[in-house]
Amino acid sequence: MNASEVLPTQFNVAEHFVDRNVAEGRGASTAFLYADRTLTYADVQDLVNRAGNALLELGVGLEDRVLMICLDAPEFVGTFWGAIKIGAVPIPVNTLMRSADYLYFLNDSRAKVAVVSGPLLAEAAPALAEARYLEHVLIAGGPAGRFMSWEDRLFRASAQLAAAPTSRDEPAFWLYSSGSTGSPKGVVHLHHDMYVCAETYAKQVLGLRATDRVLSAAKLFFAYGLGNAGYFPMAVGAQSVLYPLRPQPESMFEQIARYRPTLFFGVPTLYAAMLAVKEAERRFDTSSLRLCVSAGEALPDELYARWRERFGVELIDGIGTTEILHIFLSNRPGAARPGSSGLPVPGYEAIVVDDEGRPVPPGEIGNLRVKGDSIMAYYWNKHEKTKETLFGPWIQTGDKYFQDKDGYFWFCGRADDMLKVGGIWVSPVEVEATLVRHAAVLEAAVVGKEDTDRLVKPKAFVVLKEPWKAGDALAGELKAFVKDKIAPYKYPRWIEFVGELPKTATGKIQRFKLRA
Ligand code: 3UK
Repeated sequence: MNASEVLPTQFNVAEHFVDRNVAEGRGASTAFLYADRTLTYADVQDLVNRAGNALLELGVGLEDRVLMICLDAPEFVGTFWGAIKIGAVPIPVNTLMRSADYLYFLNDSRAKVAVVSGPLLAEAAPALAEARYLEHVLIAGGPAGRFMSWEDRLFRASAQLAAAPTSRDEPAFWLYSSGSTGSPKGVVHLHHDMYVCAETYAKQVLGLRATDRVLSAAKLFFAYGLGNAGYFPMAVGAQSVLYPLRPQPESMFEQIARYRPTLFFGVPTLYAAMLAVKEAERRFDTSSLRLCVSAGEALPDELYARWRERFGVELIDGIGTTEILHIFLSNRPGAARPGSSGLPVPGYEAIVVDDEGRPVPPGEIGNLRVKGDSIMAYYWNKHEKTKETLFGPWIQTGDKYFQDKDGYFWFCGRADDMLKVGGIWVSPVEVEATLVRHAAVLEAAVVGKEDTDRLVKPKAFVVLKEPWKAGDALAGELKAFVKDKIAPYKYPRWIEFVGELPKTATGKIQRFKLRA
């Protein structure tokens, strides 16, 4: 699909996903269910218009960035679409990050305004105080302290707002993506990108329609969750359940039983944890589900089979990336090839190429390249990384794949050392650098190791300054140390003390030897 053939040159994507629902007569239909509240499509439009006006009053203009440290709550929906509607550029970021990460996002993006959910203020506060270009901070859903209250500003703002006359091809929002080395990259997405994902994957693979109700364990700040629970339902006037807390296996079953969604989105690690809940099929009513989706890391065929057997609903695996915005290879409901990533989503093309970019024959492993019109425009201020990633209309995802005789794509690992843990990126380099900050550690190397569900988790090989101190107590201390210093989900689940690390002649750690 090519957006330039279906969308006018002047196109503001907030009009498409927000205002169109009201214009087409769905103003009174439920859009979001949040705690004990429901927001209709008219309520969403009101919220978005007020948020857009509140940002305008703070001096946010065309192309200005707005950093969002927001839970899955009304402030996310209002700020994201309100910013886009005035032609500004919202940047939702991972709410599991630490203050140093937030400071980087604020300075790298030069955000003028930050919107922060109350419960996240304590962690964000030092970054908000230090950020070089930040002018205003709005706190939503909690005491604002020395900052402004998001609700107060919205209450006073007008509910009338005309969309800025943006181009379909100008930046609409960014998402940050981390790499194995270097700082996170701002992935710049254009106004037409969300439209493309909704018209292709959401409508043609999921068959999403107005009678659906979605629940996503993946949060809105992930590209995955942003589609699932954000713009996919808004594309068709469906309903979305927003859950602001951490997705735990039991609480997810409770949400499913309480809200009765027709579609559920999760990552393999969560499905494995939900399958470990005893008697879940008897204790919780999951009969509302017509389809479940897995993405973020490969879904082992075993999990696919067990989920269908226990809950009587299909779980389809698909691969997406932040750079492509959503899923571009996917299994089809009723025609899955378990263990594979499926076939290209309508509107996308995929090929497997060697290191020179030449297509390889079926069965041979190579680099995955994808073409489709939701691919990012570029990485913000990372020109070299952009050139290594984009090849004309194609993008190289950094994944190793082969295609079988029938055209199905099979994931064979990453081309770099990056790990996907519970669907979220973990850079071994960052974990290693954190471990060596501990006084007892001389050197460390981190690799992925499969757990009993065949899902990858970080494992650290550690060389101690005083090797005789090795033991369970120190291993526990090192895990706690990492959890305390960087985003907690990155901590090594296993620690093995070794006398030395395998290295090349130039001193580079040979992670492949440790993986073996
Ligand atoms: C890996 C998978 C095997 C793969 C995402 C759905 O995960 C998403 O985006 P990220 O930028 O990570 C992208 C990378 O994750 N991966 C994702 N899904 C699968 N590997 N099988 C899968 N099914 O390495 C890929 O390059 O965090 C997922 C929708 C939108 C997304 N952005």
